[in-house]
This record gives sequence, structure tokens and C-alpha cells, in this order.
Amino acid sequence: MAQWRNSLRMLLLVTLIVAVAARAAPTPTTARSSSNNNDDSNGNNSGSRLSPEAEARLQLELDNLDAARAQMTAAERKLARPLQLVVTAPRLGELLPPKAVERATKRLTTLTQRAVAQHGAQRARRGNGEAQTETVTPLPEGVVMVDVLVREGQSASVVAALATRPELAGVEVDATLDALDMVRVRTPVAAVAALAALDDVVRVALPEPMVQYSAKVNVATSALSLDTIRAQYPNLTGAGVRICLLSDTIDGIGTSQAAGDAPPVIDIVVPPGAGTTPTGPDLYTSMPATTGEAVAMLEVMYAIAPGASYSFASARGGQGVMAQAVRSLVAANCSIIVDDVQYVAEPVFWDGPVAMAVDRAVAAGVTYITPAGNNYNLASGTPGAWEGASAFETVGGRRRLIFRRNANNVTTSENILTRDPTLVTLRWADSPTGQKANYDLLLITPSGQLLELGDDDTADPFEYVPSLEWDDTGNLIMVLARATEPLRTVFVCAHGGSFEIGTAGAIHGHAAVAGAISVGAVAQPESGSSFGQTASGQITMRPYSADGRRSIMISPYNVQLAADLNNISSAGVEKRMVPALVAPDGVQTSSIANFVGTSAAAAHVAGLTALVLQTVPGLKPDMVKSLFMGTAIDMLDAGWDAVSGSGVINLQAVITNLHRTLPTGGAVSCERTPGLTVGEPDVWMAVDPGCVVGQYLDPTTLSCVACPLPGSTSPAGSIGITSCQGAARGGNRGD
Ligand SMILES: [Ca+2]
Ligand SMILES: [Ca+2]
Repeated sequence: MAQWRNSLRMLLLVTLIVAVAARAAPTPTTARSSSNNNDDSNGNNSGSRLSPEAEARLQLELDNLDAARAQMTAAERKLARPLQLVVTAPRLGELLPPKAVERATKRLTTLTQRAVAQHGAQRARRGNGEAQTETVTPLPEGVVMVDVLVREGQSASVVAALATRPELAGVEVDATLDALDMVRVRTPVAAVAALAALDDVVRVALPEPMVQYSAKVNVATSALSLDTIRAQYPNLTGAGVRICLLSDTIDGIGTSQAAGDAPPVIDIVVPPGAGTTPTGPDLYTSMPATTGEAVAMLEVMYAIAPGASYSFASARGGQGVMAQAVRSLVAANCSIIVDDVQYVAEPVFWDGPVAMAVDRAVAAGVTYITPAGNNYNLASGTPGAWEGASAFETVGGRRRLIFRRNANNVTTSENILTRDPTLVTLRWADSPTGQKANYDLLLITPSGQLLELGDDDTADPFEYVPSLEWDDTGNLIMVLARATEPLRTVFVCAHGGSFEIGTAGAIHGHAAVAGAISVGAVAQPESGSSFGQTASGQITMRPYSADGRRSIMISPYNVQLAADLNNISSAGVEKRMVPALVAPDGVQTSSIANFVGTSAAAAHVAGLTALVLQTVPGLKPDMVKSLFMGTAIDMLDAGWDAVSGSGVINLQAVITNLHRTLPTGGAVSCERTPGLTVGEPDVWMAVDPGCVVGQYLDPTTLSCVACPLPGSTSPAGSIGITSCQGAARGGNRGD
């Protein structure tokens, strides 16, 4: 339990810094040797598991690619993959990796058609009679949505150019995000190079990918049961509490509402700069259209907290828009914010714009609940992440990251995908002020063919390769370092997939914010149990539930925290104890027949939080978290562990603790569980909403703190509180 302390550290009030990725102009690369041979003495004995033939093929494709780069124009260099491959293929085709060009072409031309098709299929699958109407016109074939990053303050000049230059006919502005120096446009692929040629354009990229945390597996279902609690506390409905969902789209909510499965009223909050209306297929990203997950989230929460108020905002549009959406929801008086999405480009070793917005929301008193993510865990045997110090070996003149050394000291410089991911991301802990590293990410076949390239030269220490329409199980990833860069800690994640060689620590981005409640997933027992009332022996950890801890090496103010940026164990590294806890998934909703994944788990916790905040209005987020963690049913290793956190949320214990009969007549007292140390969870608090002032034990200081209960009144008999003055002390674990 002592490991737990840091997670309850008082949040710093921080000023939001919108960190815009990829702002620096790309610099041309130097062509390397055009030798097609392994020109390194390490050669095929390096520990790469590629055959000599595959190795030769890879070297040839990489050498040719370098030669192609040398021939690209300045405008073409501003294009991100796969735009660059498609645009330059007619001229440089013989030098470009054929499989990569094929995949890029297919990706750009089928993007929205596929999204629309899946959208329709999803609706048909629901089988609930809903008319299959589309509210958004899909992009025509050959037209893509792109993010145009512009020189600071030059959005207007770029928009003006679009209207006047004949070579940019057909390019339409979707949104102008001045704060991000970005213009989002729909453009024919044929006009992309002309767009990049504008002086004020820094870079043209596809919008950053977003993932949702519904899992790809099917499991048995069991119904959500709250009968015991309902019978005991019939008025405990979440009344007076506003739950706000941040997701992709609530398209299709009408059917659920008509059936009484979703909240009848949902306030839509539209953040400034959101661009295209958040309904229908997602034109921003190459991700599928709605999966119905947002509706399923609302159904789960509504089943638990039918008396709560509900708001929704779309997180579509990029990290900057999502961060703004969080701020907009805070301004809309949300008591609880829960999301089910993550931008895969969110920083790993420091807090990015979304994480900082979450941090500020928590500081403002909002309980923020976020899925741990479905990126698998090491304990399951199918790790979805590899994190560690970088060490490189040189093969063919190029430096390759070593994933491990086996007992015979043979290096392994490629990592096999053992489960198909949505995409693979690479991040590294670059120095905020000093020398920058430049690493690249490759997806290759076992025969050495290049499939996808993440080889930007931008300032953002991030690369990704998609696996959107292909099964990349069995293919390999490889990380290369350009020339003589410094060594930095590397994080590679197979989103929704897994690696042969992996580590713990898949939780990242805003799912690792210290003050948020990061929720993993366990399988719900199939029958005879309500969630949170099961004995630990019946609970099974989901293999896809992402694990901690998260190492933070750089502050949001660009201060290096880690003594050594290539060592996550070095002095100054902040270790975040995520996940906080786990909750069941695998529930029946009308939107998704079997709703599994850490999103479903987070929805349970969000609904339960509404019941807590109805009971104790104004309860601080750290105390909500403390209450949940302190009453959780321990599982796996004793105490907090990096897979299940503090254990399974215990609905009965949480509610019981909140409704303990209070002593009457005495002064409010405040004491702590003997032996408790600072930061450890306890569930000690005054719980009477009729009291003007209650008290609780602040776990960060172990001091008694006045509980703010502004203007609260206690309707007679409403939720079982029997006295006013006094304080209830819930037991610690296993109460
Ligand atoms: Ca790079
Ligand atoms: Ca445990």
C-alpha cells in the first residue's frame, strides 16, 4: 500500500501550454551510401532474425528510399507519409518501397468509403429498426482531410491563398484552428503538393489518429445488476450530479433514448474550433465511423445513475480540440468527466495538452475518469508495449534499436507483432532543451519488405505506422536512429495488439494523469453476482487491460526531471501508480450487445461516482479516488499492483461507507486508521450532505480538512443519512 502514496500527491495548478506537434520545418536528409550490400561487420550475425535474403531486400529498399528522399522537392518534404509516397510515386516510383506505396494509396483512396461502409454495417448489426440515414456526406474518392500546419499567425494568409490560386481549386476549409496555427482542409490528393508549396505552410499531415477502447474480443455477457443497492437506497440515482462524456459521436442515440436505455436529455457541448459536426462517419481520421460505443457508455452510466444530468462533447479533431473540449465541459458544470478515447500521439514521458487539461479539470474539482486503455499487459503474456533504455546495433550502416539480449548475448533488433494492432506508435524521451534524437519506426514483412514508414524529421519525438485495413500479425517492427543521435528512453506501443518482446507500462497519455482515476477491466462473473460484490477468486483480469506504471521524465514546463533521459529508474523520474483500480466490463447494452474493454469499465466507475457525489456534494476528486481505492477488493499481488491497481471496485462497500449511521450530538472528529502513512488510501469522511461543514481526512497531508458542502440540504430520508454532526469512518480494506 505504501507504493500508492505518490498517486495522491496534490496536483499542481498548472497553466495550459498547448504543445503543437510537428511545428518545425522538415530538414532535408542526407542521402546515404547506395550500397545494396550489408556493409557492416555485424552483418547478418547481428541478431536480426531476418534471413540473409530478407536482410538484403530490406537494405535495398532503405537505400533506395534514401536516394528518393534526396530527389524530393522542398514542398514534397513538407508532406507526411503516406501523402509523400502517393504524391512522389509517379516520378520516383522505382526508388520507393512498392508495398508501402500500395498501402498508402489504398489508405488514401478508401479512407472515407470504408468509414461509411462500417458505419452502415454497425447500424445494421444493431438490428433495432433504426433507419440507416447518413448525416454527413462522405468525402469523394481521391479527396482527403488533411491538417495544414502554418507559420505562426499565418492561418488567414493560407486561407486567402486557397481562394485565389487556381492550382488549389477544390481545396475546401473545414476548420481554422488559430490557436494551433492549423487549417484543416478537404483536398484532392492531386492538390496536396501545391498546398505544401505555399510559403506559409510548414507541413501537411493526415489528422492524428484517435483510438477508442472497445476491445476486439467476444466474451460471455451478464446483465448489470444494481438491485441490492437500489432496494436499500431507492433515491440514490445520481440526482444533482452532471456526468459528462467525451467520446467520438453519439450518432444513433435516438433509438436508445426511445427504448428508455439512454438519458432522455443530453446537452451537447461544442468546443470552439471543433470543425465538422461530430456526427456520422469520422472524416478527420482514418479510423472507423462510430462503433456505438459512446451510446453504450451512456447506457451503462444511465443504468447506474438514472437521476443524473448528462452532457456530451466530441473529442474529434486532434489533441488541441480534445483539450479544449475538456475545458468546455468543466465550464459546463460537469461534476464528472469520463472519456473513452485517446490520441495516439499524446506524449508518454510528459503531460501533453490533453493531460494538462485533465489535470486542470481535477484541480477545479471535477472527478475525471479515464480508461486505462486496451493495450494489453505484460502479465497476460501478450504485452502491448515495449519501454526501455535505447541501445543500438549497426547493420548496413544504420543503427537499429535492440529489444533484448538473450542468454547467449545475441541481440534482437526487430519485434514481432503477435496480435494485429490498430497502429504502432513510437515515442522517446527527448531532451526538452538539449540535443534532439531522431528515431524512425518501420513496419516490415519477415521477407524484408517495407510496409509502413514512420520517418518524419519533425521536432516532435513521435512516429507511428498504421495497420488500419491489414492483418499485420507476424510482421515486424524496427526502430532506427538517424546518424549519431543521443540515447533516449523509447516507448513503443501496439495499440490493441501485442508484441513478442514487451514490457509493462502500456498506460500513457492522459490515462496516466496523477489526479484522474485510471480504470482497468476485469471480466464480470457470468451469473449470480452484482458487480463489485464478488469474491476475488471469481474475478479474472482482462488480458487487454493496459498496465502501469507510467514514468514521467519531463515536466510540462520543459524541465528535465530525469537525471538520465535513457533510464526510467534514474533519479527525478516520477512514477505514477496507474491504474487506480479495475471494474467489470462485458455488459449488455442496446447499442453494443457485449460491451467489453476498459471504456465499459470506466463507465461503471463514472456512474458510481454520480451516486457518491449525490451523497456528498462537492467531495473532492482525490477523496472520491481514495474512497474507491480504499474499498476495492484486492487481487493479483498483495496491495496495489501495476495491472489491477488497488483491485476491483466494490460498489457495496463504497455505498455502505457513505451511508454509515453517524454518531449524533458529538463534535465532528477526525481520526485516521492507525498506521496509515501519507498518501495511503483511507475512506474517512463526514458524509452528511445536510451538514454545513463536514470533515474528511486529506490523504496527502493526513490532516483534517473542512469538506465544502456549499448550500447543501438533506431532503428528509432521501439517502439514509440519520444525523448531521459527526463523522463516519469507513473501514480500510475489506470493510
Ligand atoms: Ca524520425
Ligand atoms: Ca493487488
